[in-house]
Amino acid sequence: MYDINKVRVDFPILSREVYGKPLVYLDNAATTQKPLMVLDAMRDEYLNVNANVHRGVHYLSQQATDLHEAAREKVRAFINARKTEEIVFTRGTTEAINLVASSFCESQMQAGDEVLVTEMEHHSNIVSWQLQAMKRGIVVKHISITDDGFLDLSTLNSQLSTKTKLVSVAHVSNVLGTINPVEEIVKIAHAHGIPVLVDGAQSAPHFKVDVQTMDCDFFAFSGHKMYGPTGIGVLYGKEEWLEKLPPYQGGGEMIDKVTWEKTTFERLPFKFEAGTPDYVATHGLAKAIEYIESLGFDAIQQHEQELTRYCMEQLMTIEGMHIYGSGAESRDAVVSFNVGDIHHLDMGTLLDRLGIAVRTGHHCAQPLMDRLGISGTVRASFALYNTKAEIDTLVAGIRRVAQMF
Ligand code: 7TS
Repeated sequence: MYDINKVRVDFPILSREVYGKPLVYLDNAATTQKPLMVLDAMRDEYLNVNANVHRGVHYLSQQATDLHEAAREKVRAFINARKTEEIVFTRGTTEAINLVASSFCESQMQAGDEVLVTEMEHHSNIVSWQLQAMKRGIVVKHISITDDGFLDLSTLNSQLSTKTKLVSVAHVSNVLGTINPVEEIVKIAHAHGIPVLVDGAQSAPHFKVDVQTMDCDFFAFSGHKMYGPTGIGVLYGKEEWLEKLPPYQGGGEMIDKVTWEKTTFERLPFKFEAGTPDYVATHGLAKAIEYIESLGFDAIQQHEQELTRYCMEQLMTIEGMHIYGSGAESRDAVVSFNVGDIHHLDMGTLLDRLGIAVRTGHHCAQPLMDRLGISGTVRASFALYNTKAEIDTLVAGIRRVAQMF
């Protein structure tokens, strides 16, 4: 295990106060705080290296390019992709999913073809496909969930038909914390010859992802949810799929030769990276990965699971507490709840006054809220720097708010 007090020093924001109270930051599924190591590296790059990548012969440009491409290699190793050609930098998970939705539907799908998602998706893995449904007449179907927050895979085989062209599922639900059995889903889908996209926004920060073991065809995640900067994310795609897909956007960097008659495109992954990339953010992301590796996923996961288990145990001692989803053993660092008929927004607002940052509302998962028959929840989500003492503060805060109603 790591020394949590030492770790917290790496994140200066954690020692600030809000409303004169020590900050208790439990909104990590929305975004995580950044360690000094990431901030220092980015500041240093802007101060000492800054130049556009891939186009200059000059020293700074080459140095910036080296940092940018070293980050790609870092990401490749982080998720165990076979090649750096399979690592496309995007602005985040949302852009990664939109890239696949746009390019895959354009080249691989016709009106009437189906994409299968799940009832627990974030809007980014629903609306991206609905936009394609509007444009190209594809059909968006979903796998239902059980009352305890698991995917109901009993009907998966019968939901896959010759019309199904892609399955796209969250690795971990941002509301329920359910860890979905993506390897099993991939096996079933592949048996039907159907590729699978895994939305890893809520898994990549918490446990070791191995895209080769998972055998998914696409994997998307965001840097800002794993201690890296905002505005940078990753689309992993198997080389054979990325080769088949047309570019998502046109512009500089992504071309081989442009004439009025015909334009040819760059090799992978540059074909999908039009325009100046956020090369400082890629360097920051590499440093965030280094930070995670310095603590190790085994220790991080153990710590976060202990927090999740402890939080659920403590919350259940509160009268009227309703926690959504499964038990602590099959969920990851996210606990969504409501207390009696106290509105989630009231609970969140009053907790905020006590210095406790949680998210409230539908969490960009309105179809899931409809399935649960609620308008929203209060959500506490954990990161490697949270403590049991912070959970005690949360629980005391909820008790205090509950007494006011
Ligand atoms: N997929 C999942 C499962 C997510 O949780 C999120 C963001 C996204 C995709 C989109 O990621 P982005 O980085 O492109 O925005 N989830 C949340 C959340 O739960 N609260 O705020 C953002």
